[in-house]
Amino acid sequence: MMLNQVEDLASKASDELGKITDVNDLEAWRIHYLGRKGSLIQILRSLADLPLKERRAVGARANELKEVLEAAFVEKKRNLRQDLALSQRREALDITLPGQQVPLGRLHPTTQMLEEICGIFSNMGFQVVEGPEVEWDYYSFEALNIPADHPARDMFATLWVDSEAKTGGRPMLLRPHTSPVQIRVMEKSRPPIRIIAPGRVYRYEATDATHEWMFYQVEGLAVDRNITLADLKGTLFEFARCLFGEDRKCRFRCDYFPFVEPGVEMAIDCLVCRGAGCRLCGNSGWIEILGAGMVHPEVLRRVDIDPEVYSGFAFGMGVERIPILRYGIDDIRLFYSNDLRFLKQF
Ligand code: 2U9
Repeated sequence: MMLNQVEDLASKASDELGKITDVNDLEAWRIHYLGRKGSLIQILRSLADLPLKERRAVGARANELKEVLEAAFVEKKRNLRQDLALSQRREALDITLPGQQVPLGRLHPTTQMLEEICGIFSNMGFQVVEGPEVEWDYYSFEALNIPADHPARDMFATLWVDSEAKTGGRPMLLRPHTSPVQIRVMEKSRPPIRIIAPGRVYRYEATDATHEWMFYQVEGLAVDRNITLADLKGTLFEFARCLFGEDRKCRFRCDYFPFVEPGVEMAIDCLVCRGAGCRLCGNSGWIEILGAGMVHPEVLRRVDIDPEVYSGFAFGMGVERIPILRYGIDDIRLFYSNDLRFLKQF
């Protein structure tokens, strides 16, 4: 009878042990089967009441079972410890390891420059306007006081779009400046007008260190009653101080563009030598940064703005020229050749 109890205990104990997956349960198992008040000890204690023959048989089997269970317990404990160490190692997070660098993109140097220039003029009350890059000859030349046979057309080596058949004989081109944007605005709205037109322009040029067939311009236009050359000078001088520093000097000299009269060119004192003369400024002490002028009365008349009542100033600048001067970049082609070694520096 008693022997059966021992066998039941043996199979129950080893069944339960097999199902144990953590050390707390294992300890509870040990206390239950092998502890001082455990099942096996109780059986051993009750041996005294048994007849001698049965006592021997049960005693031998119970002692054997005690040893088997103790060994199984030790074995199980070791296995659980190993499992724990393994899972800890698998989940381990070494926060002292250097992080993985996430490659960060950046804005193209031209975009950065455009944002800076547009920001300065926005602060002065100019609105930013954009327009098409494929344009009519009319908006690019005719409306700007440059008729078909005008020698000033040579100033803008033009990339024509071969589309006359499709456009009813009206010639189209890749705009050589952003001035058409200002014409379009003046056609649709009345003064006061204060706008800047940033964007791509195209020229039929062989590329070299100082020429690209595509580059960026920002042009500006202000039209209102009583706008004078003093307004032009004040606005552009302020722009130069914002872009190149408070203590900047500016020089205005006469220049010619068919769409302005008078036309001027603005220079700032050299960024390197401050006027003393060096390689950057070709020993003149001055660096030309933009062209400008009072809008030609003929241009205003074309968009039905009366030049007897209104006047305006306009200006234009090449965008890449500014970082070229600022950082001493010696080749404009670097801007659009997608060389990351160049682009990453900005
Ligand atoms: C309208 C009327 C007049 C825009 C102007 C310039 C002078 C000028 C050049 C600078 C370097 C172009 O990128 S560049 O080659 N531009 O010097 N641009 S006045 O005059 C306008 C524009 C629009 C309706």
